[in-house]
Amino acid sequence: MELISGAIMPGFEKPARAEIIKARVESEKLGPILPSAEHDLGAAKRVHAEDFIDFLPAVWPMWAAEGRSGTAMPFSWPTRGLRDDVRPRHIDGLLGFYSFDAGANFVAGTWSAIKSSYDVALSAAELVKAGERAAFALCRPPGHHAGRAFMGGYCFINNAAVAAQWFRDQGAAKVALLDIDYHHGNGTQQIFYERSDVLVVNLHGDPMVEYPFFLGHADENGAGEGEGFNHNYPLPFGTAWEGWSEAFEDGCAKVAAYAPDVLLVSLGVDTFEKDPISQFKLVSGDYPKIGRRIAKLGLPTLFVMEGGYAVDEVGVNAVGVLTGFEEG
Ligand code: 6XA
Ligand code: ZN
Repeated sequence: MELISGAIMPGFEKPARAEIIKARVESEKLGPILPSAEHDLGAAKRVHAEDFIDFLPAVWPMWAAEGRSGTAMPFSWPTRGLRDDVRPRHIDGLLGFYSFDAGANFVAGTWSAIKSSYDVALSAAELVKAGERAAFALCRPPGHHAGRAFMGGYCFINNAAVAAQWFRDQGAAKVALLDIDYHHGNGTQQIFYERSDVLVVNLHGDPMVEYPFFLGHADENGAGEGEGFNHNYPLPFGTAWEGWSEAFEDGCAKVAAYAPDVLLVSLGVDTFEKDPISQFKLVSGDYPKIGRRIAKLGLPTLFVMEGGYAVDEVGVNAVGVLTGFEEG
């Protein structure tokens, strides 16, 4: 369940999304569908705070210990002027302490889903490291809103950030992360903001009017060592291919100029015209064009699934990027 427009409603980020995308990968005969291998949480703790990662599997047991069922959801946060240096003991306090919104909620199976999603990202990364031109990590839940020590927006572990760091730890000198989800990848930006070894490029709905609101403006270019290695393209409601592709072209040029060893794509297809929670106007025919342009970068590429909630078309659109890439 999620809190949306003043009501607690069934979440848009639901299991059917992954099933539909998988079915489309199969019907398009895109390549072998491989199971993920189990990984320990060491790679997660390279980009997230250890206490945050250790908290995630504890949420549901702590919630249940209060005699509760339903959906575990935060409702109180350490905002400006309050204490964020003292970690509460109660589950309601901890949920607020480790989140930026009420959008990363738990039911009994959530930790298991988070862990699987993480395993999928790392397993796919290993394929690219082993020499595959590309792999697609069909992650669910998504990850790009998860920061160093916070969850939010359906995201718990930042799968793309974990994979980017994993490539670095495996010897890649430079990694680029291109986030084309409709929403700004605030977690990804935060994680790498002061680093020059991971370039982060984000195209998204303008945070003046769109979630996640408090990050993603054009003047956020990185800090310290990371100055010049973060690029945001906030775009207005109603943006269709013409405007989107212009920003995308600029973002791709930034990636090419950086000359990374490997490219990660945070692949959200909530840029689609019929997405129920988004305001861009891409059409299904645009997604293969995106894939073809990414292919032209000529980089080993790991696609990591993020958002996209128009379930009738989520498979066609996500896989459209991949088939476009294969042609390109
Ligand atoms: C606010 C909307 C969450 C958007 C999640 C998403 N409840 N992020 O798709 O990319
Ligand atoms: Zn999104």
